[in-house]
Amino acid sequence: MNMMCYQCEQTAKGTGCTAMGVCGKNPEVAALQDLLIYALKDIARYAHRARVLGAIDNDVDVFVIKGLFVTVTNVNFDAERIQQYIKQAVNIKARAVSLYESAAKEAGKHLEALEEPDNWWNDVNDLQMLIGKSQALSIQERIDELGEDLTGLQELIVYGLKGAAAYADHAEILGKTEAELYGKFHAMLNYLTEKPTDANELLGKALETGEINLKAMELLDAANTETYGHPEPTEVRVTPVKGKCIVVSGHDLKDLEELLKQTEGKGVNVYTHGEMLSCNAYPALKKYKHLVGNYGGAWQDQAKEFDAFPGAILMTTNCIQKPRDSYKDRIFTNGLVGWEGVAHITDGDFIPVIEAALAVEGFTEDVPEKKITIGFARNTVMGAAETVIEMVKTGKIKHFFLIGGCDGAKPGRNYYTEFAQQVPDNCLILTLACGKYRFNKLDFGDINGLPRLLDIGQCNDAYSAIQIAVALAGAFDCGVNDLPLSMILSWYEQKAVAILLTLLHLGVTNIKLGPSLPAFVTPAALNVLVEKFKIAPVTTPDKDLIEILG
Ligand code: SF4
Ligand code: SF3
Repeated sequence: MNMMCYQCEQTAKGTGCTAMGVCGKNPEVAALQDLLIYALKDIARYAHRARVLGAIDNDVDVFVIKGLFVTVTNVNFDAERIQQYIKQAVNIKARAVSLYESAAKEAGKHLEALEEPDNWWNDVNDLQMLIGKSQALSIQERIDELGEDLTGLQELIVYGLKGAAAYADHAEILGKTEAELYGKFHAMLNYLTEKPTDANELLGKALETGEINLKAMELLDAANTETYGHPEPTEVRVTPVKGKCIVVSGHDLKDLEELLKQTEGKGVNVYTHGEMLSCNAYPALKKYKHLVGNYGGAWQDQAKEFDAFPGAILMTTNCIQKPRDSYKDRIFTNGLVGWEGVAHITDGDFIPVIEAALAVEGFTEDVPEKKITIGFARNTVMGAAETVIEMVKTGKIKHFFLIGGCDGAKPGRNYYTEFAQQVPDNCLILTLACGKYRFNKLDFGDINGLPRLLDIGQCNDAYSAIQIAVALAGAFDCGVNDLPLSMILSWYEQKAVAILLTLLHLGVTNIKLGPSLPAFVTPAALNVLVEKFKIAPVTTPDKDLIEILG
């Protein structure tokens, strides 16, 4: 059985995973994910039309968001769980259809008879039938029909929506919803059901997707900061302490909070991992004394690190990798995450995780203390704005580099470590997302007491970075592109795609992107991006630094 997936940076041969995903996604799961995306577009046709007539259904809205997120790279590899989502999609479609029908009736409007090109909702109880059916809906089929340019641009929009959906989902979990934002997802998915003819129009829609993502990140920023306070500069221990332990990976702050509550007084230490590092800086999370620090680095090192971790592991979102047998019985998934054979937490009950932690030895001794400083999100950095501006004016700070984005396994990613190391002493480095593990334990010193490396937070905190850049531009009375600021980005999965589209939507130019360019962006699309936004692939740290600083 074949598959075709090219949504992430580690795609096979830089062109597409066609036999088996490099990430571990098998052709069956790939087929089911394709079918789910197809179903979401179908649902959106009705939800969008209903909304235009003023009718909305929160269940439909939230389902579309979760359905998109569940197909993001390294989230869910469990065929049966994806089948469950497709089953739910059948009910959700019925709701969306009836929502549209009643709205049209009420408004006295003619009901559009939408063509039903594929009966995806049949045979949902038969896994093999479903898998067989979705073969006809694969990306390869579309490439054969529409060509690589148009399909690639359509996929650019889908991947941007997937990334934005991840952020909208986190916000929703914290009780922040925005009907208007959900409507934009539906409108865009509905647009994708129309046959494309114009690459420029698709590119325009891709930039609109960047705007959708900006809204989603804004909503999540509000959800996080209103629930847990603004991140504050915090020293985080990155070496283990003696005792039983649980490590929490992913991006979900609410899951960590729940786990911290449920482990209080149980004699279990909790560590963050990967993108959860920034949780240590939120006042309402760092107050828990048994949140003792961060364990390990970025996602691609997890097999080795979890193998050595003498406790339980909780995966709250991406990026999960195939668990080794050595820890398969002490790793748990939550929320949308899934791996066949791995225990899944339901209803926020973390007792199985706690029991698994108590059943193993834990760390038998303290490892000598080492700390790093994090917590430089927008509130903190803007609080120091006057000092920063003064230092720029007096020449103490010459340039800002935002070195951020995803990490991954490719050797070319050493570029980011070397780049950070070669940044001159009179420049500040802002960073975010898991790519920072390439350099966040190195000592960069400070400029007049201000650390040279400022960790803004998770990938979604790109929102914070944008606010910082806009504030600086305001202070210097110039545009963001006129600031002494360069963005050196690394991408891996679809949230990074969404963030890149947001930056392009905001008109940010001269972004350097690596370690390799997306397979779905064809040379024709790339030419437009280069022409319009002067986006460029990373080359070598020396060359890129000379080009930027002169
Ligand atoms: Fe391949 Fe990435 Fe798709 Fe996994 S998500 S199948 S690695 S392109
Ligand atoms: Fe990392 Fe998966 Fe993208 Fe949130 S944890 S940035 S890769």
